[in-house]
Amino acid sequence: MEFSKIHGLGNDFILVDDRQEKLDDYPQLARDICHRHFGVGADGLILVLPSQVADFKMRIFNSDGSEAEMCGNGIRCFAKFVYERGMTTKTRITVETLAGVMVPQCQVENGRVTMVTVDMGEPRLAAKNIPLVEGGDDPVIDQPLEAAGQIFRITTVSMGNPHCIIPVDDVEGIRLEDVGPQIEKHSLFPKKTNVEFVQFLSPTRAKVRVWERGAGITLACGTGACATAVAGYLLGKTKRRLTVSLPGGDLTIEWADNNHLYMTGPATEVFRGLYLDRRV
Ligand code: ZDP
Repeated sequence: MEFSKIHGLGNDFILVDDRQEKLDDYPQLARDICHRHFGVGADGLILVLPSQVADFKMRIFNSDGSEAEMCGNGIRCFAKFVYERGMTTKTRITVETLAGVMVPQCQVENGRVTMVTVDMGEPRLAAKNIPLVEGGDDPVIDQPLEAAGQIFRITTVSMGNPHCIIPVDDVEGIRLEDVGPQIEKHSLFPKKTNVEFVQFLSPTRAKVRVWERGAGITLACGTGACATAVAGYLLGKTKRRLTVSLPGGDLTIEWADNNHLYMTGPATEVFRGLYLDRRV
């Protein structure tokens, strides 16, 4: 099986063209191929599939085999893959996801996609849409949550997938590998959650470290950067356009007047290969 490995700021994915729908067990394939010792190694597996409503359908599986509704860094990688492999000649591509149709717009130089700006759609704030246990229509902004023996102040945002944003004074001081999984699996979140610790540096800059649902610590998270921008604005900390600095690099996020989030960042292909299924 041919694949590409493409990353967005070090958040790395295996991309596979399965428009013929020949593969059967995506969760098992994701666990095997994403394994960093027994497989290729990646944070997730992304499939290119046919769509009735858009140019393509994208499905994303985390390294633990769970399926995510959306993936911000992954969709930039997806756009690069389908464009550079000649699956489309469009630079503005419509992509069906479990979170709705997203629209990446590619910047192309010498036939290569460098930066991609993605219309990530609208954030969802009602607690029932994150989703939160017994959540209603009200948003959760700066509410206490007890986890790992501490009280955190959380703001929750869905970008199709759930995010829990926690502002802190010193993001480097957070023991992400200890507290991340406890918040990810907290009983408040029936579908678990991605966790972003954020340090607001200025009205136009925030520094973020991410614990991802189903993948653990990653170097960047596109949907998480968008969710952070929404939370920053709602908390009165940031403007509607800001740079989100992640361990793997910077993303530019704008929460536009039409209520859509626009995310701009790179996608980098690092190798192509032939995957051999060594379990058979
Ligand atoms: O929601 C989830 O289960 C995430 N782990 C999916 C991946 C999100 C991603 N890091 C992003 O950039 O949005 C790919």
